[in-house]
Order: sequence, then structure tokens, then C-alpha cells
Amino acid sequence: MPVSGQSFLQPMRELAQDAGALLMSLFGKVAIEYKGDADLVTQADRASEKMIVERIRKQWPDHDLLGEEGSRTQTGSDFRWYIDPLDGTTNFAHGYPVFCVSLALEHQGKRIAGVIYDPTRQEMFSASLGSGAQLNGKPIHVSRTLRLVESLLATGFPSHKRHKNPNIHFYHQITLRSHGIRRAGSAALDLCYVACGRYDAFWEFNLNPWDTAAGVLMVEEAGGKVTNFSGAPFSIESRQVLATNTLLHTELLHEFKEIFEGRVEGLPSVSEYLAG
Ligand code: 2AM
Ligand code: CA
Repeated sequence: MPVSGQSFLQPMRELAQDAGALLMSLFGKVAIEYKGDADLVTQADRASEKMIVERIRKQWPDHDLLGEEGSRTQTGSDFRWYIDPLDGTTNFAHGYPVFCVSLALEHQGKRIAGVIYDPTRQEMFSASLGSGAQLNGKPIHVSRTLRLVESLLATGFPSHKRHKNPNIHFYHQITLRSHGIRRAGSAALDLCYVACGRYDAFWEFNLNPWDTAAGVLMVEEAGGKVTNFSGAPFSIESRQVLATNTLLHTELLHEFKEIFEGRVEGLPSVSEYLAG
């Protein structure tokens, strides 16, 4: 039986808001620790996840969950939570105020509800399957930009496998064909900004399920489209995310194909540049 995500939204918003308040109380006060080479974590990531997980386990004890900082419950429940207790950890750790809390709830393999809260701007994004997306309670919609040449886009560069990430080539080529690309450091917020029309599209390589679970639902419920880089439907395991206002999707897929096949505009070398 399909389950409505809507009834979960209010408790999810409360949870994200409380976790966001916790993050703000620690902002500027925590030390950087390392999970890997340039993969940062802070006490704030762990404290936020602990609070969220305790509350979920209390309110919905039979639900499964997956949290970025290691929380796992796998009992075969129909319900599964995806928790990013702090998306934008590198920003947070450096005192750069772009980060959020991201929560999504899945039922029988379908994401039915998602909330993303930016505590620095007090912006609460929420969406439930089939019922649209909202920012602070007001309906939001993707942009109406028709052409890449008139668009503002976003991308990101996860710390994981950064020596093998080809995204800088995509960054370069799409920069030449658009109004510009922002790289703010929180994939969940980037997806919200596509959903509310601040960006016309977003893409990223190598994301994890907790980075995308809520944001993809947000974009889809706001009238956008999300696929992998070949145009196949987005899957939570796919790691590639291309999210657009729908209108730009075909043009961006074409650009990606060109770049993957090596048809790119060159850059001047440093010595060419210096020679004028
Ligand atoms: P995080 O802050 O929760 O780690 C930046 O481009 C985006 O990539 C952020 O959303 C960031 O989420 C995510 N990110 C950073 N390191 C990552 C990793 N090792 N694997 C997947 N995503 C990562
Ligand atoms: Ca995180």
C-alpha cells in the first residue's frame, strides 16, 4: 500500500530545525578532524547525527536508517531514513556559512518525504511525493530558463577520489556556455536552489545517497528533472546527478556527451597566456 509522505513532514521539519540549531550553537567553535585525506568531520557532524538518530529511533522504532557518520539500522523495514546531519562540512569547519541538515524518508524503495534546513538563513525546504515542494511553507517551482547560454548553474567537487574526478573539465566547458557556475560546497542546498529557481541546473560526480536523497525529491516535486549523465533515471546508488529545470535537460545531456567524447574547447597554456 502506498504511504503518504505528507504526514511525516511536520515532525521531519522539527527534527531538521533542532539539528540546525545544534549546528549553529557549534559553528565557529569546533576543531577539524579527518576521515580521509581531505575528507573532514567535526564534532558537530557527530552531535547532529546522534540527536537525529535518537529521535528517529524513539518516534519510529521499527524504521531502518542510514546516516553519513556511521549510524545504520537494517532490519528489512519498509521504511528507511537517509540522514546527512551536516551537508557542507568543509564550509562549516572553515567558518563559511553554507551548510544544512538533510533528511529523507523512503518507503518500499521510493523516497516519499524530504526536508533540508539551512540554519544560517532559516530556510526550510520540504517536499513529499506527489504534493510539491515548499520553502518556508510556500510552494516553489524550478526556473523557466530555456537556454544554457542564459543559465546559472552549480556543481561540486567531493573530497573523495578527488585525484580521479574529471569534473574540472565539465566545469570549464559549461562555464564557457552559460552565465556561470557556482561551487558552494553543499550538494543538498544546491539541489534546493534548483528546486526554487535560483539555479537552473546542478550536477556532481561521486555523491552518496545521504547527499542526494532529499534534494532529488525536492527538484522533482518542484517540476525539475533528475537523471544520471546519460539521461537514465536517477537511482539512489548511481552517484551521478544531473538535476535541471527540465527545460535545459536535453541541452545539458548533449553538452555532457560532447565532453565525454572529447569534443571540447581548449584552454591557453600558462606560457601561451604569459606570451600574451
Ligand atoms: P558533506 O559536506 O556532507 O561531506 C561538495 O561537493 C559535496 O560533496 C557536499 O555535499 C559534501 O557533503 C559532499 N561530499 C564531500 N565528501 C564526500 C565524499 N567523500 N563522498 C561523497 N560526497 C562527499
Ligand atoms: Ca555530511
